[in-house]
Amino acid sequence: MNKTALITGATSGIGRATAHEFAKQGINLILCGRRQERLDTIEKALEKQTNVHTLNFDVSDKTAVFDAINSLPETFKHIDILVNNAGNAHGLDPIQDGDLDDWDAMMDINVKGLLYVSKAIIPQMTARQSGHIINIGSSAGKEVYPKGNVYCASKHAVVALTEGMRIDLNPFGIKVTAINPGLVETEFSKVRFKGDAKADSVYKGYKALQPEDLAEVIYFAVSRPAHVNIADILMFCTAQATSTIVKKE
Ligand code: NDP
Ligand code: 8X3
Repeated sequence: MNKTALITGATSGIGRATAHEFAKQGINLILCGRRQERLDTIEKALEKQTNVHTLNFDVSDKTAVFDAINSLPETFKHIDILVNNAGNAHGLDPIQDGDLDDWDAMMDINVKGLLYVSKAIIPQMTARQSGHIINIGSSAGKEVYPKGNVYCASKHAVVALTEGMRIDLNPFGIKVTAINPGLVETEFSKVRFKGDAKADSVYKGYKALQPEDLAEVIYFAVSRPAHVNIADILMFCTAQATSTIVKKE
């Protein structure tokens, strides 16, 4: 029987590329996001390759998360792989100038949203004593950079939660993996800078990671033999050495 994966943040960037990679590999897909039009488009594109179901909910809305996952039809209820990918940076300001709404968004989506979705799915994995959770952290979860404060804190939390999950779910044979990329060319900077032209310059002058690069590594992690768990991957483009050192032309 083919496996079923639930991917949050499947309407864009890393999540969407992962959906394409998983579809190519015959994995059944539950694709999540808030933009219905995009969910429809990606469902249409992938339904020739695999079975696709879409769920529209905000990961930071506790009730919506549980309602959405409880609403899954019988054929999609058994989830083997959870990719906790939904998330973004909101703003890039020194701590003294930070916007409270940005802080709320990052903690509510990147941290609490990941927890809510996990809480809704983990019980079926512990009951079956199998499953794989992939958390998309960041190089920002490994080091803090100027003005990154709350975003970096949210991604440090993702790395800590990944370790916590791996420890607590170990008795159940559940794999838990953190994939931590550096700069990836997606809509991430458009969201961070709220549509400001600053976003256009972020990926200029060097070749950033592409979402497909991440998708390949995520598929690598989920396709290892039963006894192998990829615990934690830090992944940069060649031009990037640390969060702040990027070799530009
Ligand atoms: P994108 O902005 O391209 O994609 C973000 C995805 O998250 C979208 O599908 C969006 O869907 C979804 N999302 C955002 N907020 C919510 C919410 N409240 N509820 C449900 N879904 C939400 O960015 P990336 O693909 O780059 O980001 C994916 C992950 O990768 C994030 O966790 C990010 O922090 C991480 N990351 C990104 C890096 C980069 O440089 N791009 C580097 C390191 C980590 P919708 O708007 O339809 O809800
Ligand atoms: C996204 C990469 O460097 O903007 O997590 O924090 S960075």
